[in-house]
Amino acid sequence: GVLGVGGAEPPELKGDLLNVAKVSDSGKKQRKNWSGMWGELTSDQLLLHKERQQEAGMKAGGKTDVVELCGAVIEWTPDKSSRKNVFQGTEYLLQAESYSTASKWFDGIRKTVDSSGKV
Ligand code: I3S
Repeated sequence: GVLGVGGAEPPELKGDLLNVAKVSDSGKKQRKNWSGMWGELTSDQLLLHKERQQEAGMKAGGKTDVVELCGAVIEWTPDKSSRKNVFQGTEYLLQAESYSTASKWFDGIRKTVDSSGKV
């Protein structure tokens, strides 16, 4: 195949429960409301599944939020919450109890953002 042309493929991650709070919707500030969602990182999107089975593409009644990562920004934002390991994209705050899980997702998302900026 032609996989790998243009450099290393970004990592694809799934299988971790992330705490997620949508803080902005189309530029409109939202009231912070944390909920657990199953993350799945594809080559250009962050999928946030309400139900774990949705990672396998199964219909499970829950919803999936699709976050386009092309042109996104992501940064650690310790001041945005009393929780530890919090980082923020354009619309969502994300958090995991374990630093290794949080940093794995932060690094994966940042690599995806970086690579999707190159056409
Ligand atoms: O930034 P804030 O306002 O301290 O965030 C807290 C609130 O969103 C709170 O909900 P209420 O607005 O209904 O009180 C949440 O329950 C808290 O979890 C938020 O603080 P943390 O530090 O957990 O992000």
